Amino acid sequence: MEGMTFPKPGPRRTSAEVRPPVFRGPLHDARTATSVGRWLGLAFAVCFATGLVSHYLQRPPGWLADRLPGRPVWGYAFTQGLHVAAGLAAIVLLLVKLWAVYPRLFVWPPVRSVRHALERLSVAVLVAAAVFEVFTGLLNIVEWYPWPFSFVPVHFAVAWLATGSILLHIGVKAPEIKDHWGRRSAGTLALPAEDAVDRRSLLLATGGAIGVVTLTTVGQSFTPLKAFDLLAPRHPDHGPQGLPVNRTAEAAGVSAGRLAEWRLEVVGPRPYALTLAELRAMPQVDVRLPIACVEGWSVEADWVGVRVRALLARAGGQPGAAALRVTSLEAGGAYRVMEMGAAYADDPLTLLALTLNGQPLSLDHGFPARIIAPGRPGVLQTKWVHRLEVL
Ligand SMILES: Nc1nc2c(c(=O)[nH]1)N[C@H]1C(S)=C(S)[C@@H](COP(=O)(O)O)O[C@H]1N2
Ligand SMILES: [Mo]
Repeated sequence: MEGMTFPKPGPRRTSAEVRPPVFRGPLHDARTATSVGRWLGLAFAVCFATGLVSHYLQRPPGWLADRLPGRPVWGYAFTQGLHVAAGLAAIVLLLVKLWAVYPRLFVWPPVRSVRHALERLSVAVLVAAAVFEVFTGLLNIVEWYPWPFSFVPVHFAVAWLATGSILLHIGVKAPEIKDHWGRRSAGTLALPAEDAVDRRSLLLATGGAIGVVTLTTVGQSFTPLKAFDLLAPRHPDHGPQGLPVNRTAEAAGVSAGRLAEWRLEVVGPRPYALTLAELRAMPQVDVRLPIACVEGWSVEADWVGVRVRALLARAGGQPGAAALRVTSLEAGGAYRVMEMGAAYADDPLTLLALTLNGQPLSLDHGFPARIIAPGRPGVLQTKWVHRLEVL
């Protein structure tokens, strides 16, 4: 704590003379807060926007369900990779920003007016919400949930709180931000020159740290950089058939016994059922599509299977107008049942896939049949499918 002096307790001091610490360290100032804060604001804005995309792709309101785009096919892989990369960068930026401003925790007197009290309260909410978001996000990408609430709705709700308090903070601090935004404004504020050198070093170190964090993690969603993927929880090559697995067949309660009697049921105006051999005898289509997990890893793969729209049409589904409900053989769990809007169900790239990268699906990748559709979050790429229902 260089530059910070606490009053020394002496024999003649009384409690009335106790004063808060005095901070004289460099860089704990509005200029540093602004320099780091604008990048932090950008990182949070990217997280919020990409988080909204992810949320509404997973739970579209009725009017949106049939309008979501399946192109570009890597769209979700991109927005979700960006969400995680921006969130990891935000951790670095948040730590530097909190370091830059922490002396303000000790301002004296702690409250000067009602306005001042409200301002401090809003900063407390902002810090709590921002720390909560990066912390829960980080633990989610490693699939560790040491809390009693469910991650998705709480992470989503607190994102609104964080965004609202960031906007309020920018509004309250607008005059200071304006004073410190440009290169030139330093002159008018007559900051000491050596301070500028230190600040540049701090910002370079921050940028370097973000570069290292990004380079060693982004390969989990951006395969060309997979050679540098040293720290991410996922690696594109680690998993059966060259694809990671999130939930294994064992974890999902799908066993050889359950599969013995497997038939694909297709429910609609003209319901029918197919054995695996009958499915394999239908026209097969070859597509190359990514699995893009909501936890931020994505890998492209080759899939072969039957077009979902062909299966629905045979059950009497209206071409182009039939939405779909898919049920998995999985015993329970949030992803056992999935719904798909008519546009996705009708997409020529949406398959009930039977093979992955040239081999029959392994049990962990959804044998005997799974959904693969363009531009959708991984949680909706249902494995171990056993029923399709025309809606
Ligand atoms: N039935 C079922 N399907 C599922 C899941 C699941 O838990 N149950 N997990 C989903 C998730 S979160 C992802 S990212 C993809 C991963 O597919 P993979 O394990 O074949 O890579 O499967 C999806 N399909
Ligand atoms: Mo996932």
